Amino acid sequence: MAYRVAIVGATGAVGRELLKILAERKFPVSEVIALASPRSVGQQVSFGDDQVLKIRNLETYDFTGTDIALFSPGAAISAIHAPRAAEQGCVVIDNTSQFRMEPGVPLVVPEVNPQALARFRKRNIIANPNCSTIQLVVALKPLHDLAKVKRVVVSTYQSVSGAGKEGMDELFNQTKGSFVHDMPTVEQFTKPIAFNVIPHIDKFVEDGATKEEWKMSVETRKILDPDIQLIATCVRVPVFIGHAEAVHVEFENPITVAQATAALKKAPGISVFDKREDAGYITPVDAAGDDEVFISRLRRDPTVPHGLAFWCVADNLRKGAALNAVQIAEELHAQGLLKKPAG
Ligand code: 11C
Repeated sequence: MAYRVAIVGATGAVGRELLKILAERKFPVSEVIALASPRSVGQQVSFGDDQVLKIRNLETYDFTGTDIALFSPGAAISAIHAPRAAEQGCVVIDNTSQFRMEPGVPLVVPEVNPQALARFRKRNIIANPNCSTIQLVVALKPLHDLAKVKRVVVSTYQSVSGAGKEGMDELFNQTKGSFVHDMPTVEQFTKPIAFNVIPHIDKFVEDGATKEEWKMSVETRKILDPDIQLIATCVRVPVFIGHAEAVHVEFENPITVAQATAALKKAPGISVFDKREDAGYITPVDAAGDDEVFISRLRRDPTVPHGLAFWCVADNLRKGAALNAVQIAEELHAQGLLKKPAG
């Protein structure tokens, strides 16, 4: 069984990664359609070793007969076209923040809550969580099963690719410009990002948190457990690819470092690299291009009755976005939840 798959936002950083991962993982496709806004029509993107796809116009594309659409065009565009695709019978996996917290829309990380997919037919839309949430819940799941997570304090170190190709260009241009003493042009971020860190991702919400921080809290509760308390500080750092997180977890029940390490080593999608020596930990540069969520610096947090601290790194464009979306499609296929493709 092979599927007609549309990639929406195919010229963006995540769109290109979606095409790459679909081909790499040999997802059963009969045809791949690359869609984007009218201004990108006519551009080309590659798929696999030998296919070149011409970008087609999202605004006029009829999704009838397309089995799955992987959306990553930005929330405002998804708001218009994802429901239209879903109504035309296409299963939408949406990578934006648009539908994540809607009750009828499953928010899924396949290693954590694949059972939530059973309910997707209500809307025909499945939401892919935020990148910083995905790597966190993959890491928390085996620990939650072992000792029940009560409270999480997390600080993120998020790469500029979270803000798309434009964010990467801004870091590159500011870095290059600094050698010729150019005044930095600030467009994608609120302050210069080269040689700096910025404690601000997405807009501010009422309580002084940012929406990125709010997303980590509400998405973790929807995916893993509604009782988990979580506070995040989300920070943009001058790294091209790979988000890192310093995570402090308080548990309901006792848990040792050895028990946690053993559970993390057995868990799907996780690689533990924790040597307690120089360079015995994973950094974003090491994780870029890889599929796993990497755990390092695991240690006891003696400031609470049952506490652990660790460092968690993943490629935000892969596990944090495109890979997770493709894994959702694979899971739908494996669970037999995709109806027989047309034709
Ligand atoms: C960032 N996490 O690093 C964001 C990008 O809700 O899907 C993804 C935003 C989202 O800027």
